[in-house]
Amino acid sequence: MERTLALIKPDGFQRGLIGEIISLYEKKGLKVTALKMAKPEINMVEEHYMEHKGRPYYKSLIKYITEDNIIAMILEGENAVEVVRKINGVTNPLEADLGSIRGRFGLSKERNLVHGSDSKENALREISIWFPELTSENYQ
Ligand code: FUP
Repeated sequence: MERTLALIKPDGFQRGLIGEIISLYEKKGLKVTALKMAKPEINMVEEHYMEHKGRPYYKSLIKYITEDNIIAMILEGENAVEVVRKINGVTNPLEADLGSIRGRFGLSKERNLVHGSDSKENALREISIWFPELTSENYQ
């Protein structure tokens, strides 16, 4: 069984799409095994997006992700990493499959509603950023 980290970004929260987005993951067969909502600390977002530091959009991206509540969740299921990336759609909503979350609900490359880890390694790294309290002792 594989685990991945998904985020519903501030625009998903502001537009009242939390329920619909989580429902899409659940209906595909993934299980939500941890979930929280908070306005994130800037240092957590910087760690999360460390690979993007220095890119032209980086500052704007950090400002957007920290502007309001986000929902962080761990999703579990067979091939969870790849499945969540497919349900989310590619980064630019204009190019995303119309059946995906970004393709259905998004217009902006920056405000693109959701995040999904891009590899098993990054899933582990991102889970420890957003759920530091879940150690191997209390979360198997
Ligand atoms: P994704 O894996 O689809 O979430 O996309 P990336 O990891 O490539 O990018 C992370 C986030 O940076 C995107 F969700 C939005 C933002 N971004 C931009 O705003 N402009 C860009 O040109 C590329 C990414």
